[in-house]
Amino acid sequence: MRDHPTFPVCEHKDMLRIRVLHGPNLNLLGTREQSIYGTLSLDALDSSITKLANELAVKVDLRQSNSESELVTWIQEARTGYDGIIINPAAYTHTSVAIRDAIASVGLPTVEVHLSNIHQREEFRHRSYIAGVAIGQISGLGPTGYLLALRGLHDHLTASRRQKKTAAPATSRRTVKGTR
Ligand code: CA2
Repeated sequence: MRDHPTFPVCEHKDMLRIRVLHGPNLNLLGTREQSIYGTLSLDALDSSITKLANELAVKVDLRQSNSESELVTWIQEARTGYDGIIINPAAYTHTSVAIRDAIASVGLPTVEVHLSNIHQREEFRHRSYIAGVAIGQISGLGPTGYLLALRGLHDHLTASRRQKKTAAPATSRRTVKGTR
């Protein structure tokens, strides 16, 4: 079983935390079907995601599973302790109402990533059950897609944090009586 590394080592309480999930068979990256999925191994892909995360001061937790139920559990668990999710649901993209429901129920901004361009491939890959509950989908850009997803999600989360901070907190609103 692969470890689930969490980076960077030095953490700050305000750091953004993003869970990165790789679906079934992505553990085989770089070993087969290189003309479709490229030559990079999953470990090398995770290292490049971690490197960018460190530059952006984002804490990432990277996991791969061949099991739909494990992916659902990890999405549910992300509700506490994470600000967003990046997921390549692999074949479950095209079949899994369970993963879609899990993403919808946690309500965390989620970006869907595919190494290949699913819209240029077989008809059955054109439909994504995930796209409707994701803030965006990146497909066809290979490993770069994960890095773009990380930058995009980082910008999205930073902007919504800033918005929350500038919105007047309800407790600071005062009603002044008898001044009219
Ligand atoms: O393009 C993608 O990233 C996919 O999510 C990959 C899935 C496929 O079912 C989706 O339609 C599109 C397949 C992942 C399998 O990965 C392998 C990697 C190397 C060797 C064999 C399989």
